[in-house]
Amino acid sequence: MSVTRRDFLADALGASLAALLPPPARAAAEPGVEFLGTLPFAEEAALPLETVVGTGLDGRRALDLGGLEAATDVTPSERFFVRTLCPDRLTLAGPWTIRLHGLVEQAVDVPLDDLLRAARPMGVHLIECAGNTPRAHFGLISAADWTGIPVAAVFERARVRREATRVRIAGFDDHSRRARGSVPGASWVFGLDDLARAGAFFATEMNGAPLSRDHGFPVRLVVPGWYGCVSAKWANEIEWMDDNAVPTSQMREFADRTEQDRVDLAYARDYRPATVEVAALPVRIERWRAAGRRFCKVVGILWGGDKPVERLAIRFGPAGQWAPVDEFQHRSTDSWNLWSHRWASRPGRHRIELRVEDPGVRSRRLDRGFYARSFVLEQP
Ligand SMILES: Nc1nc2c(c(=O)[nH]1)N[C@H]1C(S)=C(S)[C@@H](COP(=O)(O)O)O[C@H]1N2
Ligand SMILES: [Mo]
Repeated sequence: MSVTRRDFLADALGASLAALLPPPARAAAEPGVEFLGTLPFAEEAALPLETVVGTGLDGRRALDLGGLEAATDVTPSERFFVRTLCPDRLTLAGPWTIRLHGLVEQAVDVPLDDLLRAARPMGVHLIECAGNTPRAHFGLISAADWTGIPVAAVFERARVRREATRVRIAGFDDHSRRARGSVPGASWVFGLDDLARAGAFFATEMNGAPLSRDHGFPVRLVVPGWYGCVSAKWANEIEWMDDNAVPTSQMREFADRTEQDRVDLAYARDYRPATVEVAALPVRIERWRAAGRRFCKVVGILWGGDKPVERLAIRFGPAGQWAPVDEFQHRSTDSWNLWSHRWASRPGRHRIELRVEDPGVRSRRLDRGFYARSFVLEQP
């Protein structure tokens, strides 16, 4: 008995069922089809997954994406990736305030408590670290269901001068130990229009509970669709600026990782929005057998971009043929979308590449091979 495409469609669509069952049990439900296990990705061993590594500004915890079963998955808060642990010098004694200053009539410290009544559900949004590489098994990405205060509800607490066009939003970043890899001082200068367009908010809750310390308690910025580096945790400062604002040290540090055209841009206004272009990544290689024949099923995610794409293609190695991904639908640009593709196994080392074939859609990271992953198949 051969496995039809319909079985695989049913399999992909049976996501809610699949989420409840470990893969072997799921496979047993389909007569004649046997799940053999998963294959590791090659050449990626570095950062252990789902454990905190390093301290302070260098502290990281990467998510294991290999178990993703449904596109609707939000990441449980205790597994949501961490980039920078809660600074040891952060004190939560006394009410948290956000300082509004710069090009305003009068600087004010607004207590977070006064803003909380404007907090509301913000929906599911994914955050990806701009430094999400194979060293971390691409695990510096996660999706959560957020509650937060729209930026406008905070901005209206200041009497902003007419020449203000930009705003610098910063978070607490005082660690007693010097970091090896990163520059302290999380702050980013945004165009006011850009923040409004992105639907930015000050998050106070994640998945229905207050933020954890490491995710920015009591309040952090979230800019949907932008790389995580712009989203200051432990947010405590908003400064209004004009068009002569210069980039922060963090903007300079992240210029190349946020796909700026140059790293020596003189003004904040020269930065293009640090948005995540559409990207796709294999997250697991499944091995199956049906009617005595083995095959692979590659499962992956697609995220980013500002409108749904229609055509995702895959190939195995530079000499391979591009083929449309079997099961793919771009349902959400706010979170990740699961896709899967069946492939007749061939022994050897295989490099999986993906591309989006919609005209006019930018996917520069994807196209550079940033998200390519390899695996080795010993037997057919
Ligand atoms: N105060 C502060 N905020 C910060 C950072 C930081 O180092 N300090 N890192 C940023 C980066 S680079 C990323 S990717 C996100 C990660 O958020 P998370 O740790 O909640 O996943 O936080 C951002 N906010
Ligand atoms: Mo990041």
